[in-house]
Parts: sequence; structure tokens; C-alpha cells
Amino acid sequence: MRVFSGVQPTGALHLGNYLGALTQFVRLQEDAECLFCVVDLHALTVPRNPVELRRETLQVASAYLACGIDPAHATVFVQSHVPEHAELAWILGCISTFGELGRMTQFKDKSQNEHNVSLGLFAYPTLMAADILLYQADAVPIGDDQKQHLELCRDLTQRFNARFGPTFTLPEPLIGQVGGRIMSLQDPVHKMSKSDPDSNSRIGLFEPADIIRQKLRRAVTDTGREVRFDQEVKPAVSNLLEIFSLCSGETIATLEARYADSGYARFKADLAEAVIAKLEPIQARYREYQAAEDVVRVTLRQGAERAAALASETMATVRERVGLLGPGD
Ligand code: ATP
Ligand code: LTN
Repeated sequence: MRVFSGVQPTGALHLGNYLGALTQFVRLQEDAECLFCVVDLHALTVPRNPVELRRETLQVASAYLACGIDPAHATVFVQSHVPEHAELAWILGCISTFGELGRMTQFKDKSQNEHNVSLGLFAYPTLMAADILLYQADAVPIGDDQKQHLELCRDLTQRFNARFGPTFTLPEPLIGQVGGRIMSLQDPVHKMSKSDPDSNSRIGLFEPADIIRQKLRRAVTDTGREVRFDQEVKPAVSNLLEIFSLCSGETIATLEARYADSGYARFKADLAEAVIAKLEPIQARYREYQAAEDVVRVTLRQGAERAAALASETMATVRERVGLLGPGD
């Protein structure tokens, strides 16, 4: 089985990225051939400062390694180091329709209230499909918010294969039963997000312990005092229970029993310690990689070489299938 996934270098990673995506990546690398990409071309779909983009690209790569992705098991690389991503995105763009791209909820959200909506933002899902199809990935670990993009990728796969002959593997989404949708700490109907202007809504993976304690103390709760998992009636507490369970390894039922009558304050204080304990070793490793950026750069260079070999093989077939004249033809 081959697995592909990507994270955008668009700001500090948060607990949602970790529990929804990165923990799955680490688990999968044992049993599958994995490629994990820092999707810098996707980050260009919104205006970016070039110096920050370069820095954040290295930061996401360091975060991958700090979370436990092992370059001996998985290929870690930067999207723009393999130019075939952009080439295949163009070809897939030519079989995508205006209507289907316009229905993407992420596009609708991100383009709302914007005067100058870029072609890149609109075409974002065709680039994501290219990422996946270039490597003939069987499975794609993602958070719940990316489900619609993956469905579009599957539609494009079937359309391309029907029109030009069997070329691409049909990818399956892998979305965690729990952790696939970690919600904002300030507004539990919205997902925890890097782009939320309120930083109290999220816990950064590399934030100091006292900030984590403070953010969890300030996290909104629901009416009533009881700590109970009920996503309809108690969405905020249910989200905190889910985070607690994923960080401590205890079941939600165990946590409900322990905190049933203890009130929110003690529950939140213990939750903070569980999150801090989970993040501590990741933070320590992240600091090591930050101090050894050359190691990260070498990993990315080697990763790009491996990825490029696979990508060029797929693209040779694709060019031939769609009818592009090769230089040697
Ligand atoms: P933004 O929040 O600004 O939209 P993002 O964090 O969704 O950005 P990425 O960094 O590309 O964007 O996401 C990396 C991975 O983390 C994706 O697989 C995404 O589905 C997952 N993810 C993002 N937010 C959450 C969340 N709140 N819960 C679970 N998974 C998430
Ligand atoms: N769109 C994703 C990031 C992403 C991705 C991918 C995920 C880009 N290409 C390929 C899985 C597979 C996001 O915003 N979270």
C-alpha cells in the first residue's frame, strides 16, 4: 500500500493537525510506503511573505520529524522540489469543471469577502489531486475538512481513466474515527484552525506549558457542570474529552467516570497536564531539529530525489496518454 499526504506551510501547527493528521502519518509509516509532503505551492494560494514561507516550509518539515516521522521509513519532501506536481495539476485542471470547483466549501469559505480571488485558490483541489495521483497513492490520511477535496480527486481519477485509459490508482481517504475533527476551543461548532484570528481557539504544537494551561482554562464549556460526552448537547466538553482521551490514551468512558462530578476547573487542569505531557517529547525533538537545520535540509533533498523518480514515471505515461508530443517522438 502506498500512502500520500501533505501539510501546508501556513503557520504554526496546532493540536488539530497533530491529532487529525500527523498521528495517522506516524502510525502508517510502519506498514505502508509513505510520502509526506510540505505543500508549499498550496500555501501560495493566499498572499504570503516569501521569507516567512521559506521559514515555515522548513518548520513543517521539522515538525514532521519531531512528531516521529522517520525518513528511513517515509519519504519527506517539499512539493515545489518536484515540478511534476504543477504540470499534472494543469492537465487535471483541463478535465475539471468550473461548477465542481466552485462547489468546494473550502473555496467558498476562503473566497468569501475577498475582492481578488486568485485562480490558484480556485484550482487548489486540482493541485491536491495531482499530489496524490502522481504517486499512485492507495490511501490518503487527512482530517475531516479535506473529505470533499478527496472526493473530487476520486472523480477526476475516474474521469481521466475513462477518457484516456487506466492510468491512476483510485485513492481512499483515511479519516480517524476520533481526532478527525478537533474543534475550536472558543467556538466548538468550528474546527480548530491555523487561520482563526483568535489564537485562544487553538493550541499550538510548540507552545509553552503555561500558555497551554491558560488556553485550556479559558476554553469555553457548555451549560451544566457535568463532564459528559454528548456532541449535540455538550459540543465544547465533548471536544475537550476527545482531546483528553487522545493525549492520555484513556477511554472517554474512563474520563467521564473520573470527572463526572468534579466540575470543569479540575477537569481542565488535568487535561492541560495530559496535553503538555503528550507534547513535551515532540517539543524537545523539534528544538533539536531547529538547532540542526542542515539535517532537515538533507532529509528534504533525499526525499525529493525519491519522490521525483516516482513522479517522472507517472508523468511519462500521462503525457503519452493525453497526446503530448515527446522530444524524442
Ligand atoms: P486552516 O486550519 O488554516 O484551514 P489547516 O490546518 O486545515 O489550515 P493544513 O495544515 O494543510 O491546513 O492541514 C494539515 C492536515 O491537518 C490536514 O489533513 C487537515 O485535514 C488536518 N486538520 C486541520 N485542522 C484539523 C482539525 N481541526 N481537526 C483534525 N484535523 C485537522
Ligand atoms: N489540502 C490539504 C493539504 C494537502 C493535501 C494534499 C493533503 C495538499 N495536498 C494531498 C492530502 C493529500 C489541507 O489543506 N489540509
